[in-house]
Amino acid sequence: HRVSLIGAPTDIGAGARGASMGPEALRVANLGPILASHGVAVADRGNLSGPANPWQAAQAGYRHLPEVVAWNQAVHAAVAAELALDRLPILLGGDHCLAIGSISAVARHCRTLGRKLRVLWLDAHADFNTAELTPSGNLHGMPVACLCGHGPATLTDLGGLNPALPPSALRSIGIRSVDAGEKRFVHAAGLEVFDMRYIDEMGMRHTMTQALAGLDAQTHLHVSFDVDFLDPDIAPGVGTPVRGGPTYREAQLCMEMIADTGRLGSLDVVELNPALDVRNRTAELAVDLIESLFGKSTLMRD
Ligand code: DIR
Ligand code: MN
Ligand code: MN
Ligand code: MN
Repeated sequence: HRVSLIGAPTDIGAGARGASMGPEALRVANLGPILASHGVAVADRGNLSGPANPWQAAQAGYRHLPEVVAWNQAVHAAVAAELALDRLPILLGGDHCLAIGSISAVARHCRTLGRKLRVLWLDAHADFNTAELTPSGNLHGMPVACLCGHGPATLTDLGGLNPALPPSALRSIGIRSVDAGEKRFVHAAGLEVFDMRYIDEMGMRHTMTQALAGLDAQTHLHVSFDVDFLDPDIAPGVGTPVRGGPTYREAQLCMEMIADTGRLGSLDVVELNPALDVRNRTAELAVDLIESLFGKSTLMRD
């Protein structure tokens, strides 16, 4: 594996300030050296730059849309460049609106190479709001909708094909907070959601077996890891915590089962908010889980 770290220090799509410090917190938690210790060749590309957060009210249903577009254009270009070098990009967010840029680049890459794409969306939230449905105007609540073609053209057309993704390419896991209008839209679109009740009833092993079903040797697997996926008791450093998330053991199994597929091709690590964290423990937990995603395991397995 050859991995490239891409920092995107912004909270432009979020409802709380502070996710802009996420990339540095992950570096302070030794993400690069720890991956390297597992035999991964890591290049840290440093941070992208983009507009400051003007902290304004929503206009026509969106907060900071021009700034969100600018950041996503930068992310799209950076992720596309790494994929073209046959490297595995890890986007260090930053808030989750940035997944529009990263995943539209991944989708374009897969289209060019004729490869299948599967996106795992690990999150407390469905992120399937639109300007009409959103209670907040925050674009970090809308990336899945934008990637499926529902949103402003400046975001839905970023990778040159709208929609970037059919809903059938997506699996959402860990969901436990969906707004009222968003819930109807999730059902209408036919999104495949493994919510916390599903995980409670069926267990993480069965959930991941289902979410990973149908991958083949040509499938590119993208993981979009919103740190608020995790239970806030173990991961307090996020802007929109929701109680009742996966435990440490459940999250480890989730990452280990993804690693076992051998198909991981790109990753977002988003919504880490050091301003709300406790002695960087959420960043350290994220790094621990990313190690498992890259194949750290207790024993040798086959
Ligand atoms: C909420 C929160 N559904 C919204 N979304 C979050 O504002 O759209 N997504 N926090 O990660
Ligand atoms: Mn590739
Ligand atoms: Mn999210
Ligand atoms: Mn979330």
